Amino acid sequence: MKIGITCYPTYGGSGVLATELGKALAKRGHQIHFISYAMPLRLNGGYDNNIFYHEVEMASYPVFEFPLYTPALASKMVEVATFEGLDLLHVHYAIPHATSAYLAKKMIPNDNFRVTTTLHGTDITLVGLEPSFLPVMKFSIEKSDGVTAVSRYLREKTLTNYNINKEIDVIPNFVDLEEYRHVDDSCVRQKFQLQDRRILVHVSNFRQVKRVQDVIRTFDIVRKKMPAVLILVGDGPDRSNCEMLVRELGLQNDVKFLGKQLELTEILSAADLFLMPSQQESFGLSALEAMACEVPVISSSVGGLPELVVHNQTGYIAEIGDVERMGKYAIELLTNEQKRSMFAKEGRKRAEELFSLEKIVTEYERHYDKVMNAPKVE
Ligand code: GMT
Repeated sequence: MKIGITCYPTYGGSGVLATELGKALAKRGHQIHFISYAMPLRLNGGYDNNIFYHEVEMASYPVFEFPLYTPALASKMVEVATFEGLDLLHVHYAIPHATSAYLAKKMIPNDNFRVTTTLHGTDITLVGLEPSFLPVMKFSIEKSDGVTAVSRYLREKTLTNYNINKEIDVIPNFVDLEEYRHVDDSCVRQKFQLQDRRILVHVSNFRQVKRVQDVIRTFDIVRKKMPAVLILVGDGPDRSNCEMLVRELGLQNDVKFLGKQLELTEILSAADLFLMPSQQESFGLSALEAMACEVPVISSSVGGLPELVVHNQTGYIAEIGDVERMGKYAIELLTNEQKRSMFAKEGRKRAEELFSLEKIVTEYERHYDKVMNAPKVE
């Protein structure tokens, strides 16, 4: 098939997932055209057989007080679909991608052209609920020929939030188990001189929903009991507050802020535990990547996290904000190596059984077949 993929190209789970999906589909022989305002990070600025990138040009004009991305994206979608002969446009994150895709579909005079939308999380649970977006969100989802959600939780949330009568296929996120696997961690340990210390890791975009300060408070509890270090990967609006909290707690020598990183396998492989105490999380892709590298996950109980993390098997689940309990769970695993390594192996097994690239990309191909063979939604 010839497939257009639109996503946020920056450092976020939906962009990562969309890019990895495109790369995997290209390897299977599909022709993939990424359409976005910047090259998706995980394309690594490179080129590959069957992968093309089309940048959305944004005209500026003094009358436009705000950038007009939605129509500019729709125009680029029409151009690529027409001249490259796309069969399908797969958009990730509903706002505004599903809206641009609907506009594009209306302009493309091809009865066989279809649009499918993957819902990732805050497009439904946060931004989508804004009164200024809600009607257009509902409309755009309903007018998509196919819709997928990355967890059962997100499907239910979409159906109830928007009161829509639409079939939504649950296709969970996936991980490349070849790339994300436990590797020798000595390089990370040497670099940071961590030979005898336990390592806790958190990866996120440092937005408030991630509750990175709970990660630091949980680590503080652990640090009082044993030599340990916390590695924080990523960047975002909450980082300064987190750095302030680290100073307040006197943890400057034990917390390392690495900022955005593209290569995570070595860092994750060095970790003894991964923390994800989010306020909202429709799936938790970085927790899956940790599991694939054989790292037990301690998470909150929100959203799709219980579909990923199995309590007392691949990690532990606690209520949002309950740092005392998360700290207790962390200490329990860090002082019981047999249990910790059993959880680590179970995490990898779960990733292999339910969330492998091969399995999930095949599910997307089946979804595409279904959408292509169903009547077009006008
Ligand atoms: O909503 C966000 O935080 C951004 C979004 C993204 O673009 O990374 O994350 C969502 O999509 C990811 C990929 O499907 C999921 O793993 C995250 O759980 C989800 N984030 C939230 O629900 C908060």
